[in-house]
Amino acid sequence: MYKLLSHNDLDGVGCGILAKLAFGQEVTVRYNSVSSLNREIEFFLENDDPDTFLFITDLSPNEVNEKRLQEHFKEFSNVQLIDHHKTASHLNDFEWGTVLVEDEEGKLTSATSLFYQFLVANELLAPTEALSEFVELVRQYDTWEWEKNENQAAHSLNSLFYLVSIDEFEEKMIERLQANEHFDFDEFEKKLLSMEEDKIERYIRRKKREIVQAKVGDYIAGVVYAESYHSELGNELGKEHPHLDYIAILNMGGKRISLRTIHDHVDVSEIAGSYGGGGHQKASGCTLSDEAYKQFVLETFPLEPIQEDANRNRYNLKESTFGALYQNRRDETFLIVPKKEEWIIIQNNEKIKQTFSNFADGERYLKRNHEAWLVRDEVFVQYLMNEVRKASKRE
Ligand SMILES: [Mn+2]
Repeated sequence: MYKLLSHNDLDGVGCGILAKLAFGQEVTVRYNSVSSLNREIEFFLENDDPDTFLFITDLSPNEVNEKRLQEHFKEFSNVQLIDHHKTASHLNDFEWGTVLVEDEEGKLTSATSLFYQFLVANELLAPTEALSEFVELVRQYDTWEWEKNENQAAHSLNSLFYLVSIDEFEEKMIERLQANEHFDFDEFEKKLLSMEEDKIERYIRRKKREIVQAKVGDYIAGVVYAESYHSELGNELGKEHPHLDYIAILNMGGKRISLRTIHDHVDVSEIAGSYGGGGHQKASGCTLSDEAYKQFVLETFPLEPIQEDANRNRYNLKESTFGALYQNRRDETFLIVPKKEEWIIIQNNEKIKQTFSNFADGERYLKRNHEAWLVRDEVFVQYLMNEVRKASKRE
């Protein structure tokens, strides 16, 4: 007999689907949240037949259970953990641990892609076109490579996963992977998915008006409350506000925080780690501990949302050689304007000391230090008229 303990997201359930295709009735699959895995491991060690082969995928045990699993492995040698989370790398020290973030060709892995390779290499599962296509969709979604590759099908697969129950998803996928030569969605699913895409877009648009900016430790974070679509949201908000080091998404009901970054200079798995969580460099999570609650909830609650840049302007435009006008909540004005080889900032009427080699750096400085936003054309025109008036008075 086999038992699989896996994560309750698409990548984790992808492993469950492969296990059921490989072992059929011989495998019991249990899906877990990050926090419920340890209870399941303890239950397994205390109650299951010790001859049962245990797989753990897309999740990692705590230190106590690492030791227990090692004891169990020494006696029965029937444990295999397969994961791709950076924060689980130390499990490679155990004979039963295989943790790989990136393969030999530098391609990011997922638990489903690693488990597929494992099953095929051990001749427990025969590879097929449809299976390889399915596994690749899961991998591209989980690593967020789908976005760069514009692989909408990968995103759709994850949306479908959240539209139906895990049981229904498993059943549908198993049937489809056994029957079809290629992996695809049916007509009804396609209609449903296009409606879902619209819904996600509307949800994100609303959240863009709620995000606040806060200094947390050495970083400047965007903080937003949301129950769903954390990856989509983290990515969109990160791109909308590149001056933020990372985005913290608070799920108050679940008492959890998701951390996402689009930047290479930030490792959100380290930040999550400092609150007892973990994950990947660009996507991680932790529980809302007392300390995290204080930092992310209590201290940010009085803050006003980030003001969006004016986006229908014809005159007050970013990178304009005439200057781009910004404003903050204290009604201070900032003009970013090129001067010789550099960009300078005129705050109210005075040039600030610091200069910038490009417009983006100047804007980043303004947004990080003053939470300034690009003003609408009307405000810009008024500003210019005032400048002209002041100039003519001086003459
Ligand atoms: Mn994963």
